[in-house]
Amino acid sequence: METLNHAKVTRVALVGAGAVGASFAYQLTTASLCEELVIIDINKAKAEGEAMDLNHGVSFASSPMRVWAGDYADCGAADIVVITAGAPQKPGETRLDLVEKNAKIMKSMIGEIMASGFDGMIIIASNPVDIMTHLAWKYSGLPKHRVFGSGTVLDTSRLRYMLGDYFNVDPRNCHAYIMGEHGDTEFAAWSNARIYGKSVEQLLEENDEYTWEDLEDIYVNVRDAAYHIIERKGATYYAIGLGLLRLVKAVLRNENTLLTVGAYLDGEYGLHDIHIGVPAIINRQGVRQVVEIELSEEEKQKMHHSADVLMKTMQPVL
Ligand code: 6V0
Repeated sequence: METLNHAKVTRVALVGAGAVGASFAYQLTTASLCEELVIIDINKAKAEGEAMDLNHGVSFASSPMRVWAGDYADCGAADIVVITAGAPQKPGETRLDLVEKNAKIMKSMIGEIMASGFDGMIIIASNPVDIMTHLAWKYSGLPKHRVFGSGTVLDTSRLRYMLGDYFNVDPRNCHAYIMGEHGDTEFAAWSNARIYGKSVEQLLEENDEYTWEDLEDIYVNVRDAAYHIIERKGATYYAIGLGLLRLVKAVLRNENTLLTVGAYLDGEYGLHDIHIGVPAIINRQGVRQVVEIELSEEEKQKMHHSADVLMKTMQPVL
C-alpha cells in the first residue's frame, strides 16, 4: 500500500533550561506547534527534570508532543533552535554588564549546534540580546534572515499592555513599537503609534485627561520593567517565554506577521552590520523583511544613539 510520505516531524531545540527556557517550554507544550522539543542545558539534571515535569502534563495538552533532555547532536534535525542559556542579570546589573560572560558561552554553544549539522533557524533571548544575536549570527555562518533575536518584542508587549491600561482598550488595539536596544537606550516610536486607529497626538487633543507626561512615564516604566521585576522576584521569565512562543509560532505557521525583533540591518535606518530591535515581517524563512517605518528626527537620533551604545559595547568581543 502506498503511504503518504510528508511526515516531517517538526522539532524545536531549546538551549537553556533556566527560568526563561522553562517558561517557553511550558508554553510550547500547550501550543500544538511542533511534535518534538529537545531541551539542552549544561546542567543536565535541570534539563531532565524539566522534560519529566513537562511530559507529565502532555496528556492534558491538545496534541501529543515528545519532550526529552538531549544534547547538541539533537539540534541536527531541529527546525528552530531557541537559545535562552547564559548568566542572567543580577540586581543592579545592566544587560550590557553581561556581555563578556555570555559571549564566551554563546561561542561554545553555537560551535556545538553547528557541529550537529544544524541548518535551520536560530532565535536568541540570552542577554544582552542584540549583541548575543549578532555574535550567534557571526559564529554560525547562517544567512542573516535565519538568525534573529527577541529584540524588543517583550518591550513592545509591555508598552501595548500599559497603553491598553491607560487608554482603557484591548492591548491588541494598541499598535506601537519599542525600538532600539533591548535595554536602557530603547525608545518608544510615538510618531507611529496608533491606538484604536488614532494617533497619539489626536487622542491627546481630543481628551485633556491624556498627557505627554503620562506617556513618558509609560515609556520609562516599560524601559525599566525588568529592573522593577528583578527587584521583586529575582528574574523575569513568563512574558519573555510567551514572546518566544510568539516568534516560534510566526515562523512555524509562516505567518508573515510584524513583530519587533533583533534583526540584522544592512542600511535600513541608516545602520549597518548590527542586530537591533526593529519591526520586521517574520515567516517560515525567518526575517522576511525589515520594515523601515517613518521616524521623527528625534526618534532617528535615539535609534542611532542606541546603535552606538551597542556597537561600543560589542567592540571588545567582536
Ligand atoms: P537562568 O534561570 O539562570 O537559566 C540559565 C540557564 O542557562 C541555566 O539553566 C544554565 O545551566 C544554562 N547555561 C549556562 N551556561 C550554559 C552553557 N554553556 N550551555 C548550556 N546551558 C548553559 O537564567 P534565565 O532563564 O532567567 O535567563 C536566561 C537568559 O535570558 C539571560 O541571559 C537573561 O538575561 C535573558 N533574558 C532575556 C530576556 C529578553 O527579553 N530577551 C528577558 C528575560 C531574561
